Amino acid sequence: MEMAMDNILAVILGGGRGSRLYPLTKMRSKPAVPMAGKYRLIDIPISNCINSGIYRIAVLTQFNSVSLHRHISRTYQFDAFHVGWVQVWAAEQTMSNIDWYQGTADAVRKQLNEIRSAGAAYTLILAGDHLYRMDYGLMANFHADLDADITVAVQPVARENASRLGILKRGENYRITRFAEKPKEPEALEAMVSLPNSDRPFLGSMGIYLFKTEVLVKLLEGTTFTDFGGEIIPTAIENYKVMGYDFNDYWEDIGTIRSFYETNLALASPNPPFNIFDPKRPIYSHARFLPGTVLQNSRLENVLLSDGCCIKNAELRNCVIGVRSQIRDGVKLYNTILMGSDYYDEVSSASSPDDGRIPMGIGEGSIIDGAIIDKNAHIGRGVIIRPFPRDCRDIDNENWFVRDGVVVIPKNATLLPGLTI
Ligand code: ADQ
Ligand code: ADP
Repeated sequence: MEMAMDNILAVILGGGRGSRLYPLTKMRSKPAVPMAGKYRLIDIPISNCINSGIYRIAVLTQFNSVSLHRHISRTYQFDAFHVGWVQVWAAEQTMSNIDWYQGTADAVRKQLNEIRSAGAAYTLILAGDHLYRMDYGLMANFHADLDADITVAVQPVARENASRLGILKRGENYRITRFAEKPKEPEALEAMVSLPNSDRPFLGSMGIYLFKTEVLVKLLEGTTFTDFGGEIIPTAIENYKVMGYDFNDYWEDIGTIRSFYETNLALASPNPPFNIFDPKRPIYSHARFLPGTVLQNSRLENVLLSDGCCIKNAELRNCVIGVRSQIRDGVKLYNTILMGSDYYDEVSSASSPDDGRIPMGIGEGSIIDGAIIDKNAHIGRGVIIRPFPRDCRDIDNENWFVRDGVVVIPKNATLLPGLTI
């Protein structure tokens, strides 16, 4: 049965405190974190919605950042003849509520009035930090065919990933009979094996849920459940028809520094696991009208290069280079995500001035390996960043951090000439 997509409201969970992606979330909410050179995390689920015909989209966020609002209001505008909007629903204090969102279910509960007033029969709950391309229409048809109350998108997962996901088992007709949120104990995990002879023996929840809106309201109103994975889904399987919908395409959670880093760099590899070039289901983003990139006398290998950059006499290997990046004479960049800049400064494309100012971009002769450099970085001449071991402890400094063995330079940071990290 084909479900009318205009009967679905999408609610994207934009993130709690954003601690797993810190310091990329130091100055902005998680949905606004730049990815793949020219997009932001939120562009992925919003594009999936638009490509699936869902045009009413709310983004729940704790941290009401200016860059998120600007990005959404500039990018997602629908014409006057069609019903469509993308709204940011930020945690707010009201007369009856002085708390921030306590968890995913609590975030949705605090917006139940808005959800009700949208009047959609179905509510699709999505995570804001996943890279995948999905036609939610197929999931909605499955939901309608089985007359499900809740449908959870599921995917086979390997043993090493099972303890960081919701793991479920299904009975007849796709109905979920057991659900364990991030099972850690070996016995508890063993009891959840669904596909014993496979190298991906578990069925994992992708954190994507389609609800009959009336069921969502019943589960949230007057209850104290704080999380979908931890409480709502395990409780709902007792009393409601909760089905598992198979999704067997590429899907990656990019909500940690390590997975964000590796997934971005994989897009520049010879065999990228995710196709950014799909002409039928593009990823939308803010259109910037930037000039092309100027590349002079440089060597690039496996590089995803965005618009508006200037790269002179440099060597780049395994890199994602964001919009407006300035990479100067003699720079070597390896295994690095350079997010670029929000604007050009007055000394942007020339070489660094001799008056002591450090312009935006990467200064002459710097050698950087294994880093994420957030937007608007001013990296002086001769800065050296060497890779850290993967299991290195977290390090916090004013202008640089280490998370999961990746050096992260936060937004607007300045690294003085000659600094070695
Ligand atoms: P996690 O990803 O660990 O597991 P969670 O931290 O609840 O779950 O995040 C889910 C989504 O909600 C993320 O996009 C996150 O940014 C966002 N989020 C978290 N807290 C929020 C808050 N207070 N307000 C707004 N948004 C918030 C979940 C499920 C598992 C499932 C995995 C799949 O619990 O069962 O397997 O997703 O990735
Ligand atoms: P993009 O979508 O290109 O990533 P953003 O909207 O995030 O861009 O950032 C561009 C913003 O940068 C502008 O809207 C403006 O607020 C800010 N900006 C522009 N010029 C300057 C400047 N000289 N100094 C500081 N901020 C600037």
